[in-house]
Amino acid sequence: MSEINQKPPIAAIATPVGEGGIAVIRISGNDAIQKAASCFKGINLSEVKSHTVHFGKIIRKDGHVIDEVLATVFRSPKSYTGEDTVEISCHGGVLVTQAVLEAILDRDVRPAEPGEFTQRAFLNGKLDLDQAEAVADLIHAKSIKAVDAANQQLEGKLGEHIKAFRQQIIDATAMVELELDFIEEDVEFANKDQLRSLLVDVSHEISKLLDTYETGRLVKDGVKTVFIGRPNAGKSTLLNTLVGTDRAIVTDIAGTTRDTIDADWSYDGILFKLIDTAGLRETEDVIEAEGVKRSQKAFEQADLVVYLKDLSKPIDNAERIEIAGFQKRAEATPFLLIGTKLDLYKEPVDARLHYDLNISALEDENIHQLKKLMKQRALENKDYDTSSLLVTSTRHRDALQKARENVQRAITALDQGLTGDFLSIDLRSALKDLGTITGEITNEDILSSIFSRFCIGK
Ligand SMILES: Nc1nc2c(ncn2[C@@H]2O[C@H](COP(=O)(O)OP(=O)(O)OP(=O)(O)O)[C@@H](O)[C@H]2O)c(=O)[nH]1
Ligand SMILES: [Mg+2]
Repeated sequence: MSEINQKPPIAAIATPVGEGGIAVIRISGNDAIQKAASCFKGINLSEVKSHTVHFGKIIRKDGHVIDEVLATVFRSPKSYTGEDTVEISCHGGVLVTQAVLEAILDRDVRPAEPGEFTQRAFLNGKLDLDQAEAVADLIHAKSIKAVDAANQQLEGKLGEHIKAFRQQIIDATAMVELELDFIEEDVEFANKDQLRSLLVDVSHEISKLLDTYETGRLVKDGVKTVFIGRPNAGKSTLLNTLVGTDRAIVTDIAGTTRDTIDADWSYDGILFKLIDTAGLRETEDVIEAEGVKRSQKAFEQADLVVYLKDLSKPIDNAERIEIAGFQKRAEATPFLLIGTKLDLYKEPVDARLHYDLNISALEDENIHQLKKLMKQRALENKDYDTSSLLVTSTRHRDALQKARENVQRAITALDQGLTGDFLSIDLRSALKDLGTITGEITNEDILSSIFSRFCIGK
């Protein structure tokens, strides 16, 4: 672990603003324990052992008592940030918590920026950068699978892979640079085949990890699922049935939904971001026409398209063409054609259309099957194994892609018989790309964009 560098003390409320049993205020940095001791009436916190909890009172500079609290002391380096840290648990009221924080800030302690505690943990070598990002992912996770994915990363699974890739590339670089040293003496490059297979191996391993990104993205951000179809097809009814509330207005008037309506829905650990849309039709009504435009836009951004067709109404050629058009435009995006109002449906199924499933949202017919089908279809063709490591961040994906490109460039250079210094440049670039993931190589811009995603107090 790197040397702990204790920075000036910072403090923040670490729990959400609101009323609750307790709230926690965190102080970290040089002199944090003395600062906490100076507003704490009870045992002298400066003299207590690390990882101990103490009952006392928080007092303002003028001696006024604010609250009875418990103070937990963590001595450097055994704390989240690596610095001396005190966590004060006070009563969880908005004003009392604020007053405790102010009493601390009044002792020359600065309010913490968003993510500043975690940033210090990173700078002190307590966490790699990808682990620090996982902390934010864990806090923002909206489904159990997203929690699992963040935990894998927090445990350092991604970092382990990256370090293994780096080691392989370092080995390859060493082989290349060894050759460079002897170039004057015209030494034949003995290990060309071995070097090539090492590089092909790394490139292959990076590709395998990159293949998990599509699943990782859906697990982390949710599956954007758009319901489209003609007016009155039952789109809003289905949305309401899935989320279990009357989120969208439902009437028998065609054109009820004018704007897109979003609702989060979790199924079997996966978050679906459902989007109900305005029914598709030519219309003179300006508001409805704008709604139809938005339906098209939602379609274009979807991860899963569900086209709903009212089975109680005969289908015309125009709708057949419309469905085929959507299917074609969806390309690789999974597409489901669902017949609705099965309870009203008496006619034989239109043989020219293949329905994935027929449902009745009102009578709860085949809804369970629909849920299963939605999950299956959304994740099909994806490398879906959430028990293994998933790449969930575009930052990591981009860096892995760049690293792979550089490794492939080195392979091409090798095949073309270019000299070692060309290979060496490519391999060093690949090392740099991988280093940005774990934070061995970083800059202020990357750090501030990552840590600004955090809440204050983390
Ligand atoms: N019998 C029956 N009626 C349904 C079913 N689903 C929806 N409906 C009815 O169909 C009508 C239209 O439903 P909506 O959910 O508003 O349809 P929509 O596709 O959102 O319509 P627009 O917003 O106008 O595009 C309502 O009267 C619903 O009660 C069903 O499964 N069975
Ligand atoms: Mg509707």
